[in-house]
Amino acid sequence: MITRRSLLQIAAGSAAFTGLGLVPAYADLPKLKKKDSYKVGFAQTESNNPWRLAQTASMKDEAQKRGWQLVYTDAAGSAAKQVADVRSMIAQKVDVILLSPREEKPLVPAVMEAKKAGIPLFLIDRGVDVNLAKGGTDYVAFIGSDFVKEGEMAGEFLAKSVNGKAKIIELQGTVGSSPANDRKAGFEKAIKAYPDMKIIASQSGDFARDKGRQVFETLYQAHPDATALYSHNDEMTMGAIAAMEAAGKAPGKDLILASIDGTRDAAQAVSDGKILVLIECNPKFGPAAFDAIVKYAAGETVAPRLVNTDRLFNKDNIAAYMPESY
Ligand code: GYE
Repeated sequence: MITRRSLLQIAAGSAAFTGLGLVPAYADLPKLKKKDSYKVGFAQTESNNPWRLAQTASMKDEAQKRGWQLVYTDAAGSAAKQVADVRSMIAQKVDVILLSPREEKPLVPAVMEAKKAGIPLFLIDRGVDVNLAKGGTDYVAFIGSDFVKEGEMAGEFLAKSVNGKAKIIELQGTVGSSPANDRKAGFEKAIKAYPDMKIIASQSGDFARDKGRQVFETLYQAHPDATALYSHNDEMTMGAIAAMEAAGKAPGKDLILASIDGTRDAAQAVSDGKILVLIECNPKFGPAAFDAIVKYAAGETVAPRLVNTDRLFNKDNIAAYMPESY
């Protein structure tokens, strides 16, 4: 039953009311029957880094633990393939779709087609364009991190550590992805208060280690006066560290590094003094995603944005995190 209280919760979370009346947009969403076991589709975006592998493992473990069937696809870094993957899940009549959309715009049609086919869909870890599809209306919910906040945390910590003065090279994530857009915006917001914190070069390394290495190498050759690196994920950071070391520079001394995720390699680099600050982005979505499905099937209100709390790691607290890293 939708109570007045749950209506207010829905409204507070999404402003997703339609028209002028008190009909929540939530009512538009496909329903999910209560069952003991579900056939869940998980549309992964790519598998070229430890973060993605940890995410997939978490989904598989959770499905196995509950005795549910998982239909798993890997788009191998192609938004077009990911759209096709979702279509194939619709054709296979899965009960629910968990989608980790590679980019904000190209996956919108897939979201809309699932809705039209009567299959509830949850966005996992990345979002789609908020002007084109909405949580609580077109898909049930987004479950993931606040990427703007992650960028802000990185920017704020970096600025304080370098006394508000740095020439920064930025390695952006995948062009058109929500974490790349939001991590950039959050970082820029945080350093705005420090007039001598300057981004002198910024380019995408596609969230990948080798691309990050190549892009950093080129940017650093063009800007040898750089004093800091802000990288949107650990894989690109590890690539950049390799490029710095190949150029005879010491990461952590010649350049100060800020990174995001929490992979084992990056955690080790924090402990070795190469990365100054590491902002967590937790990939282990299995429990939260499957709990949300159960809640939704039970008719309980699921907030349209379920946000993970991310921690900040540096030399002082990295040891305790090490066993959790992946
Ligand atoms: O930071 C990165 C991954 O979407 C939050 O994508 C995710 C990001 C994560 O490939 O390593």
